[in-house]
This record gives sequence, C-alpha cells and structure tokens, in this order.
Amino acid sequence: MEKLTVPTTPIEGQKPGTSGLRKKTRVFMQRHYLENFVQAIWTAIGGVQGKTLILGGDGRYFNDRAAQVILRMAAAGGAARVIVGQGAILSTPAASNLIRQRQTDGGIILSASHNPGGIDADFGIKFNMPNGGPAPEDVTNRIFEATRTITAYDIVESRDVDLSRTGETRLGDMIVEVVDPVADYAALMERLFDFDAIARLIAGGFTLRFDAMHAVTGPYAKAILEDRLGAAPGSVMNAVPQPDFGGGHPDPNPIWAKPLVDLVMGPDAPDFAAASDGDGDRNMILGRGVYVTPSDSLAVLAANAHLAPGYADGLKGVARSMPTSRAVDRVAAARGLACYETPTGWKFFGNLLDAGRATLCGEESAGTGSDHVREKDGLWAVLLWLNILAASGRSVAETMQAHWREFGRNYYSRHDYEALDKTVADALMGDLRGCLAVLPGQSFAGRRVTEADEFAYDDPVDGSHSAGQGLRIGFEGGARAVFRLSGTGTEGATLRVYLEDFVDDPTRLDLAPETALSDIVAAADAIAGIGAKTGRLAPDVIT
Ligand code: G16
Repeated sequence: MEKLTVPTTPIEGQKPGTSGLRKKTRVFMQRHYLENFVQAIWTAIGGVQGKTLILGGDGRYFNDRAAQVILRMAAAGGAARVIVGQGAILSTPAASNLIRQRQTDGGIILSASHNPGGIDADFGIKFNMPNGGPAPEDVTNRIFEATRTITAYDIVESRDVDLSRTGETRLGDMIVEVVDPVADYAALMERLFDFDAIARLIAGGFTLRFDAMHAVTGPYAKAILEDRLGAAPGSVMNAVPQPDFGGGHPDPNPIWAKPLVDLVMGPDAPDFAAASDGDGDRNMILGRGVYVTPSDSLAVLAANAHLAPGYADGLKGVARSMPTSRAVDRVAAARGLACYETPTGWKFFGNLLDAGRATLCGEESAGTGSDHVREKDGLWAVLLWLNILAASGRSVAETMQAHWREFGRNYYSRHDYEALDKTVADALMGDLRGCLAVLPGQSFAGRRVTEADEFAYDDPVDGSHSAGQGLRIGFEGGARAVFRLSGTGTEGATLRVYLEDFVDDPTRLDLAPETALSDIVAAADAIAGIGAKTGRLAPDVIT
C-alpha cells in the first residue's frame, strides 16, 4: 500500500467555530479542503502515530466519502486503530461515549448538526478529545494555525474500506474496527434510567412520538423506545436516516419540527413527544398541549433528576451557557447547588464535568446533557424526561405547572436574523458594544436598564480566559436581552437576540411568551436598532 505525500497550500477560512468546522458541502468537496483540515488536526494533536481514534458521522451527504479519506489519512499517519460506526454512522453522543468507553485518543465526528444536508447544503467536521468532549479553544486554535502553514498531507492509496459489516479489517498496518453504532449507547442508557418503570408506563397506555427528522437518531430511537421500552411501532417518526434528511432542516424546534408541534397541540396528541437533530445531540420536549423551552427543560431536569437511578445520589452542580435562561439558576439556588455560566459551545462544559463540579449542563439551543458523556445528548434528555414522568406520575403539563409554582417562570424566546451581511452585523454589534457603558439607568419601552456588559469567561478549572462571548443587557425585575453572532452558520452572519423575563406572580404564569416578552423585545430593538440597521422588519426564526 503506497503512502503519498501530497503537496498543498493553505486554504483560507478553516477556522473552527462554535462546534468544529462547518461549511457548504461543495466547499468541503474542493480539492485538498478536507485533507488539509484533517492533516491540521493531526498536527494539532501531536500526530496520530500509534493512536486509536473513533470515527463516525450523522450520515449526511459526503459523510461516507469523508470517512474513507480520513481512514486513509489515519493509516498514512501511523494510527494503530480506528473504530468506526457501521456505515460510518455514529450519533455525536454515541461517538462521545465510545471515545470514553474504549479509552481512545479522541475521535472525529462528521456533522453539521442541525444544519440541512445535501450537496448544496452543509457539512462539518470536528475533533473530540480523549475525554469525549469537543476540542477546547487551545486545540482548535492550534488546528487553525496548522491550516495556515500546511505544505503537504499524507494519505495512503487504497480501495475503499468496507464499512457495511461489523468486524475488523486492515488498512496497511492500521486496524479498522467497524462497530454497531447503537449497542454501547443503548447499554449506557439502560444503566442510567429505570427502563422497567418507563416500560410499565408505556404498557399502561402512555403514548409517545419521537421525530428523528430523517437523521441519525432514527436507529437509536427505534432500538430503545420501540424495541426495548415497548412504544408502539411507528412511535418513532421519520426514522430512516437520509443524506439530505428528507429535504428537511433537522433542527428540533417549533419551526422545523412543526408537524410534531401541531400534533401535540391537536386532538390526537400523544402524552409525550420529542425530536432530535441531525447528529442526535439536540432535543425538543413536548407534552399534550405543551412546548417546553430548552431552558425550562434544563431546569425541570435539574429539579427532578434524582428520580432516575443514575442520578439518585443528587447532582454535583449545574451549568448553562450564558444566553440560556436563568430558570436553572433558581433551582440551583433553592437546592444549594453550584451553578456555572459558560460561553456558548458545549466544549466549555467539559472541564466542569471532568472536575466533578457539574453533573447536568444545558443550553438554550436545545441541548441538555450530563457527565455520562461529554456532548449534549438528545435521546438521553428524552429518557430522563420519561423516567421523571414515570416516577412522578405527572403529565408534562402538570410537571411544568408545578415547576413554575415552585420556582417562578422565566419567559424566554430567541430571535434569529439569518444570512445578514457580515459587515452590517459586525457594525451593529460594534455600535452596541460602544454604548454599553451608558445604558444603565436609561429606560427603553418602559424598562429600565440596570446593567450592561460584554460576557467573558474565566474557566475555574484551567484558568483559561475567553473574551467577547456576547453582549448582555439586564433590566429591572430580572429581565434580560442578550446579543451575539452565531458561530455555526455557513452563510453571512446570524444575529441571535435572546430575550427573557422573570415572573413569580401566580396569576401570570400562563401568559403566551410573546405577550410576556413584548416590552423586552421592543426594548432590545430600541437599544440595538436591529430593524433600522439590517433592514429586517422581523426575525427569520423565532424559537
Ligand atoms: C453547537 C454547539 C452549541 C451551541 C450551538 C449554537 O450546537 O455545540 O454549544 O449552543 O451550536 O451555537 P451558535 O449560537 O454559535 O450558532 P450543535 O448542535 O450545532 O453542535
């Protein structure tokens, strides 16, 4: 088997964002593009000689081709073994689990998460560390630096490795081990949750729907929810993964999973419904007539996790990303738990989980997880919810009502302005940054600003400092507006505006969120001038 050293030159723009490198699929398909980035990963981690890696992805268009290239480059780099999900498929949490369980040197995950798939849509790649979590900033910075100085990459010439059957083969001296993508993950879930109690609940007539959105969780959800827990056949919808996710947008929110939301709001609603995203790390939770915001879901899970066997000893602490609502902070305060506020990006939770400072983490962007892996985990959240419902005997609606009565309610919404001209978006953020100092004391739409700053994070474990993580404006009464630019988009810039208001008046716990938040929305626009500066009269997506 011949090893080739292929001369190349740096390619602009290979800077990993919030979660790895995400670009248009056709960009990744350009000559040398993927190869340059993979070689840069090898450089950043000190080479792959003698190492064992995990490899898999969410099955989107180009997943299979990219996996073959990576295998050939790993072999050329002298890797000892690559463990690959059958068909090059692994959900992100399952990959994180395998990295940890098999005590590997890390892994490569091929995914652009909730972004659409296809030759004209998006592709992505990221490296996860031996702890199973996304590479932290010092590593992603090293990867980026290596992409800027690369002169050649190594690859072996070979036929494609057959990834369709489990078992071991060789690529030169490297072992390629193809594994069932579901088995280890399902076993982990069974250790954490009371499957018998959930199965009894379902056998007693409790109905559920899970929308896999034609993405990677289909096989996982069918194996666990239908085959192990006894949900009726067909409870898992859109269960067959497709390279273009059936032409949809595999983002589990009320916009992109509207048919599921319509179902729970209609006459044939199941007791419980949920959806997950392209790579299986996000989740949306619904009950009959109820949509649970991701921030509320995190708070409910934190308040009730002890009802599941894996968390029966209680939580070490909780963590949320800065733009996530502060509902979980109230649970932490009431229960005497440590509560951490990190920048957006799951990678920031890794140190807290490794150091045993936090057990549960979550983000407004539909991500919740725990120390069982080092990624957020969609099906895990679904199973923890089901375990809580089975143990408490409450419906989703009753759970939410009880939660708000005990802790108060943080009304919450996120407004996204997508594909903005980058210069316009940068100017808007620059102007806002420039006026933060003079905002406190001023009133907008009848709400007085009490504080305004740019969020920066000092990691309490390794002392690293992350600056420029979003602009926060706090209002009297616990309301907040946060502004940041997305780090996962592939087109122009996406402005995210996160809006929150706190209510503990028992007569105001059941307002429509848009009503509860109307003055904060108006205040945010008055402060930032979004309409005037971008020409956009309304957000593209409201979640
Ligand atoms: C990724 C990150 C999350 C982040 C989300 C949105 O999720 O892992 O931590 O909250 O992107 O990031 P942004 O607001 O910068 O677009 P995923 O599911 O896309 O991997």
